[in-house]
Amino acid sequence: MQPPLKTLDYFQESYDIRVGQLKEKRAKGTKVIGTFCLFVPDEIIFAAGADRIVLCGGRTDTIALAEQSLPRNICPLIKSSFGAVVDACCGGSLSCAHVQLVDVVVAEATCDGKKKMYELLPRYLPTYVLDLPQKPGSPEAITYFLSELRKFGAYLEDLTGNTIHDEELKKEIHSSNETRRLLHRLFDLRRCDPPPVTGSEVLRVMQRQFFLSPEQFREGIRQLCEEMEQRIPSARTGPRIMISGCPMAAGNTKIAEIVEKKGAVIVVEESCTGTRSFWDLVDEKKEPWAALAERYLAIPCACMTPNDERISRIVDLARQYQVDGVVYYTLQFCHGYNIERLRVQQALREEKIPLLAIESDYGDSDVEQIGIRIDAFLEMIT
Ligand code: BJ8
Repeated sequence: MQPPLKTLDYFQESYDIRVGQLKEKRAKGTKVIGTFCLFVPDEIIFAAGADRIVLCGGRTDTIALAEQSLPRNICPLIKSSFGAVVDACCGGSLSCAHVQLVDVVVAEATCDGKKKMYELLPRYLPTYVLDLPQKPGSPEAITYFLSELRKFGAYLEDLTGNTIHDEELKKEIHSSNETRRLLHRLFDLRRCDPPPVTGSEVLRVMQRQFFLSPEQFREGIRQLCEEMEQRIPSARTGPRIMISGCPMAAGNTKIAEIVEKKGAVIVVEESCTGTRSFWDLVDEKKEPWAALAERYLAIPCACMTPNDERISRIVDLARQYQVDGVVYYTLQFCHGYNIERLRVQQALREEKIPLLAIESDYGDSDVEQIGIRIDAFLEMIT
């Protein structure tokens, strides 16, 4: 086993620097936006002179508080995120530092649980909801989404007092594309057999993507790629696994850790804390608003119907990364990803790639049972 990559410390150290940076910016009048989803384009926020952090919860200790208002049988990501907001805004003791850094929340109309949770958020924080068409392939969808993005832009102009000029927006698109290219470089290195980094390490880095500034994050990825490129390849350790499914928000690394503890090697993640966040670039030759609408509406999320693009993306990734098996991860009560598993499984079966479905929450009570199922799965595919 290789020693941990030194650059991982960079991401840890940058965290405190970023907290200080955000506090300072806010003191000088910069608005900080909290978001919960990839469908909210960073480029528009940055072009309006605002900053952003993502508030998706991966912690388990905020869930009990959320369950005082929300039903227990909804997705843990929704409960964890909501509990953090309630705790931070009501002077709780859980140190949900991120919530205290934001001026407004920009939510998005994706799954039902999130939409309904967003109706409760204005009690705690000013909230703006970006609407999304649910059938991205219909001809009217792009026009509608474009009008929603422009409305969102106008809201931010009002909030910040700045005008979003096309030139500024193009600059931000270019900057975000640079981040996406760097992440492609990082993920390309994972095609090696064995890859020079573990899946748990990459997951922790990807979780930072949504908190650090773009410049900080890119610097870290550059250093990480250089360090990985200099690593001397070690011997192959175990089967190559793709994780596919729900996002793993900061604080939630359970499945990745179990899979790797059992001896498998995670080589790629098809999720919002993996390829879904960076795979497609924004077309820099097009008019910037239209290019953003096109790129963001194409995010292959299970909240959309039909979601054919996700199925073919998974098959394509499985081939590119030469995976031996797929661990399909669903957060409890996430119906979209859970039901979509059937189509994924069928498509992978045609490629003769086995799939193990795991549904879990943020607690530890199922760690042992998941470990047993992973053991059996790995035995079957090796
Ligand atoms: S683009 S995956 S971040 S919506 S896991 S809360 S879907 S019940 S987080 Fe998501 Fe945007 Fe899609 Fe990504 Fe609902 Fe499912 Fe929970 Fe989810």
